[in-house]
Amino acid sequence: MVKVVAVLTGSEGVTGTVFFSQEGDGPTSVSGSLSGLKPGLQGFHVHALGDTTNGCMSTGPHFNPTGKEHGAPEDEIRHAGDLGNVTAGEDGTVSITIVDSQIPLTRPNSVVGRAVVVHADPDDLGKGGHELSKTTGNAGGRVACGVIGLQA
Ligand SMILES: [Cu+2]
Ligand SMILES: [Zn+2]
Repeated sequence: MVKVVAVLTGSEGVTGTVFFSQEGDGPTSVSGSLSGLKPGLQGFHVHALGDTTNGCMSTGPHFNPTGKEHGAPEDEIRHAGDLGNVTAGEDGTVSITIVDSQIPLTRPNSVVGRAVVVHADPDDLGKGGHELSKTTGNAGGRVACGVIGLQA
C-alpha cells in the first residue's frame, strides 16, 4: 500500500488535507476535506509540478502524461489530473471521496511530487465551449494547492 498526502493552503483562506492511497496496481482512493471555499462547484485537479515557489501558479498545467485534451473524470479523453469538481456546502467545507484509475502513486505516471489544486470556478469538464474548456475547463484562478508527498 502506497500512501501520500497533500496539505493545501492558499491566499484566500482555503485550507485542506487530501490523502491518496493505492494498493498494488489498483485504483487510487482519494479522501480528505477542504474548508474556506465559497459554496458550490470548484475545479479539483492534479497539476504537473510540485513547485509552489510562486504559489499555486508555478504548479504548471494539469498532469497530462498521455497528451490528451481536458475532460471529465469519467471520460476516456481527459488529462490524468482531471478529477472534476468538488462541491462545497453553504459552510464552505467539502469532504472528498474519489476513486480514480489515472492517478497512480507509483511509476511511470506517479502523481507523487506533483500538486493538488483547487480552483475558484467550476470546471466545465471540457464541454463549456469556452476557449479554455479543452485545456483547463475554464476553472478560473487557483485558490489553494498542496504538494503531494509520501506518507508513512
Ligand atoms: Cu487545476
Ligand atoms: Zn485537465
